[in-house]
Amino acid sequence: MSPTLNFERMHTRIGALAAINRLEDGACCRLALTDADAHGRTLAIGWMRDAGLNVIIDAVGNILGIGAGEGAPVMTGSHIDTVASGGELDGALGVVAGIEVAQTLREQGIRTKRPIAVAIFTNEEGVRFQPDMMGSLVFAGGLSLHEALSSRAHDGVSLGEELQRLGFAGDRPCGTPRPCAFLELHIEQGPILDRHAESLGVVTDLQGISWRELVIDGVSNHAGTTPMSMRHDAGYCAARIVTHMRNVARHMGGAQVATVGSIRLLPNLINVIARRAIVSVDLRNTSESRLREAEQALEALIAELQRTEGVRISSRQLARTEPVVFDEGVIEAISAAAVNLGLPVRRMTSGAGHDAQMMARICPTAMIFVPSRGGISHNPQEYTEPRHLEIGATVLLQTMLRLAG
Ligand code: HGY
Ligand code: MN
Ligand code: MN
Repeated sequence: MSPTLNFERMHTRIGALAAINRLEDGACCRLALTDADAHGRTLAIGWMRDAGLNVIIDAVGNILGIGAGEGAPVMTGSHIDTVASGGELDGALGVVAGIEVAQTLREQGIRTKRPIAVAIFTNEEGVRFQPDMMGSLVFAGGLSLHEALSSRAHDGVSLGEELQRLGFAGDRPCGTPRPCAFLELHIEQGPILDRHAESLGVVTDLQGISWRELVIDGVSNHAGTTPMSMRHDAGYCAARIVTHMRNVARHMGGAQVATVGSIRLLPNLINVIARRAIVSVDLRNTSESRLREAEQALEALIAELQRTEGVRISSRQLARTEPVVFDEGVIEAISAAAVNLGLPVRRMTSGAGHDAQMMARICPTAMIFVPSRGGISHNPQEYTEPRHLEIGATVLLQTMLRLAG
């Protein structure tokens, strides 16, 4: 008899995380290593213990719940930090469902050959501290612990200081236990499954990501007296970057996307020409060569603006990952679990970054997607029907059983 998950417990736990520091517009706001994130971490550790998992915390604050058994575990998990305008499910679904799988197997007396493990990775969103997917990148050996701990938020505090303050600076080295396979259940955060009225996706690959922060320094001046020919207007240059990178992405077509999500102007006053603009640029593509093309277009624009507008522009790379192809064996296990449940499953690419893309560096990895209504995410309107969450968790359970034996 196949084990059955306690869906009510799963939905209740997702709701408990979502209730932490909920904003007026319904958004979840648990920025990495804030008190709200720490509250979520404490809740999840309690659930891991209820599931009989042995909980360890590593030096970058990754939380690992490890089940009984010998050898490399089959690991699942995700993140519980959110963006500032987050929904209930981004990250939380994969963590809560992973714990639910472990707890159900324990309660129903099912011992797998290989241990099951559930991970909560530190700072997946990369909003306060960059790069994003930080905890899993350190776990996979792609970023040194020192660099991660020294990453500074806009208010100057370092990630290491926040881990100490909140009591999540673990004593375990990062990267253990090394899993034999990694699976992540996540909402699609895009429109494809929803548009095709399908309930399941298996993620075959994930696009490359390039994050830059540009600091544009011009000259503050009077908005009324300064002739247009004499301006070094940082605000205008920021606007050119927004419109030009959008046109570049449109012109390139295919998978290319470009986003300027954050612009800060100084002194940010109605009658003063901005002397400084701080601009974020997020470029993504499934093709590494095309992503490089988009990066070169940005470089060319920077050079042109410095020449024509007499401004100085410095640029800092905040994150850079190449496209990732997931493991066919794990993809096959997910597809077989879906077919076994009589469910069609769509092979698809992930537009969003995920911890799985880092875990793919160290073990066979793939992802399960469930639909996002209207493709909405990073937004309090983020929603997935409970039955889709349940289907996703059931496919996770069945795939874990296949992989763990
Ligand atoms: O940016 C991303 O794709 C992820 O949500 N951190
Ligand atoms: Mn996520
Ligand atoms: Mn996210």
